[in-house]
Amino acid sequence: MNSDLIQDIIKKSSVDALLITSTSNTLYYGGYSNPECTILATKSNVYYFTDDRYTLEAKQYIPDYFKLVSLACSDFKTICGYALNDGVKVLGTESVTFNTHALLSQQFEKVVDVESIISSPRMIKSDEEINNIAYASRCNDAAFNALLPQIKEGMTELEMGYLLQYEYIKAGGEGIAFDTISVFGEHTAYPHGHPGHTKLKYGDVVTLDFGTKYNGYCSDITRSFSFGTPSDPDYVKVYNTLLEAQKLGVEIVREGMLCSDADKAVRDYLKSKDLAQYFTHSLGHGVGIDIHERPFLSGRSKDVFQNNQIYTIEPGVYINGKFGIRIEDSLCLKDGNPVTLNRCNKELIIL
Ligand SMILES: [Mn+2]
Repeated sequence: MNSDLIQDIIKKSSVDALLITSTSNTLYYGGYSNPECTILATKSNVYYFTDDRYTLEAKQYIPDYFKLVSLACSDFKTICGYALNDGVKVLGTESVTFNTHALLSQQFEKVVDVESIISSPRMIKSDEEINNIAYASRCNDAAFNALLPQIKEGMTELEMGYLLQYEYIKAGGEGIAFDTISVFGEHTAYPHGHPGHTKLKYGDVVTLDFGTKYNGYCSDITRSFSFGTPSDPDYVKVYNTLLEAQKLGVEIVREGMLCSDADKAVRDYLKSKDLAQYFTHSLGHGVGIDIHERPFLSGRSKDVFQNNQIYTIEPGVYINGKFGIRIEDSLCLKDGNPVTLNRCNKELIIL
């Protein structure tokens, strides 16, 4: 991370220093994170505080101009001392706890929450960040393809979910981006259902929402399919309609377009097919160090599509007591056009 960006953020926030405390932003600005680290960036120094369990590892990754200090990162009193030494009067923070805010307020003239300014550069990805997410997405594709022939009657939701996770790690992934959603039958009507010990039977429909990480970056994909001829006669028709909606969402995005307009276009299409009432969440979200980050593709979002953003397109239909279907790809907006990062089949699969 270059020092100019950090100094730009200090200027833009009209503060003397930034206290970066979240694991996501310490990773973004420091190139390394753990649950016990804090970055303090003043106009003259950038300090990276972490304790001795992590200092050797931190040294490998943080930029050379960062000053590594071995310290329990909850020791905000000592951290304040470094800031005061550098002449800091106005401190910019990310959303800190009420107690930390009270402690900081005693030390500085002013403490300002500048979380949105600190996080906003993350919305536009560098080539390296895009490559990380594209790689993780390829691991997801490989995992889905490797899973399909292993699916057997009687395996449980949890077994299928963990098998998928094992497959994306074998393909090169580095951990889970979020808890895998692996649901069967009527349980698919819960958009974010928790997998359990329910066994797969012929005629069950399945939804798998999963993603691995690579170099700290998340990925996200959802596939829905049927194990044998779907027991509900409406499934095939609804699947193919939803697939059309998803493809519309993929193709419609252009640079400069409001994210809310993409959400509306897909919702309007589903409305014309009498399915909009079953599409109960937003069209998608940005993906990066966090699994859900800007831009947000919802009706309320003010975000605008820009080149080098990574986002999902994931319309769903959830009919309580019957079934649910979600089809999700991750995409990158490149030179004004959407590029799909997922290549595995999204046409209807009946195993
Ligand atoms: Mn998603």
